[in-house]
Amino acid sequence: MTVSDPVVEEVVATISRSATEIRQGLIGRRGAVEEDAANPSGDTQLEADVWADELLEDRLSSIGGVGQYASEEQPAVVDCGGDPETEDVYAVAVDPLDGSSNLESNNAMGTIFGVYDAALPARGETLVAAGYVLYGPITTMVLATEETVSEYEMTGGERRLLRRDVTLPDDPVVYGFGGRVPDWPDDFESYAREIERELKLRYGGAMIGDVNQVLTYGGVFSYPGLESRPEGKLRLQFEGNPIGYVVERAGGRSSDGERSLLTVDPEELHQRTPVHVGNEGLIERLEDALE
Ligand code: AHM
Repeated sequence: MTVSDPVVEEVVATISRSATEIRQGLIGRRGAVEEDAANPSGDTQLEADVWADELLEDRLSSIGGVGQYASEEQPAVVDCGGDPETEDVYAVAVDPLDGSSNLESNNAMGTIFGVYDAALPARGETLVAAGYVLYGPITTMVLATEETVSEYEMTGGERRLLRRDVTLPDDPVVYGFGGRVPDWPDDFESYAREIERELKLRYGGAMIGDVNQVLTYGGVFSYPGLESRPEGKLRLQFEGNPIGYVVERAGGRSSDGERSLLTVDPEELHQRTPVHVGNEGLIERLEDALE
């Protein structure tokens, strides 16, 4: 199944073709770039992070119709020859390797992407497509467009449709909450205590893996604002918005604790945000609990 907008289709096809290669290229790139190397958000930067970013920048920025490229691994937006505000071009934002600290323990990771019809940083509402690649036992892609949400299996660089019109199951089963419990604000902890009596814990340390379980079984994923870091850990442009878009298109809800992530006005490219996504009823209860 292809996407009707040719530029978005080209972006998605390029990421699909790159996914198998990225997975293969992780071998031998598990170490840090150099001692104390950090990305613009202050996280340790691994060889694999930098390599996957360069590969995606090179390929995505050369697509006609892509005016901007931005990545969690680079401080500023890369101008690819067009301004999405005034010209008929899109901006593509990626987290080349989400959850790359899982490389050391060889656990799941992902690549996240968002195609914005606005200059970055932009509101999530301006996304026209978003999705992620999950490097699990098999490599899959979940893609949300204005039309539908689909899940694909990656085989030899091509994507093969597994499920179309993906929606969150009505009866939630799993939850995953990031951050250390003593660092959770009291109101979030009270909510978490209720949820852990109702649902089954699934937390793997890579948002993509954890959100994919929510999409598969129903439930809630949160990386809340912490006592030590009220702004949360995850980044709005590269993680919160694309995942919020996927989950909302699949019939669920996203929130920063007060409102849909997609309605947050960004102030800077690497802005962090609390991220909560999942079944509507669970996110409504969370917003009530955080009031
Ligand atoms: P990264 O993009 O630097 O890998 O960080 C993002 C990841 C998310 O995938 C995950 O939800 C979170 O960090 C895990 O954090 P923690 O190690 O605090 O559980």
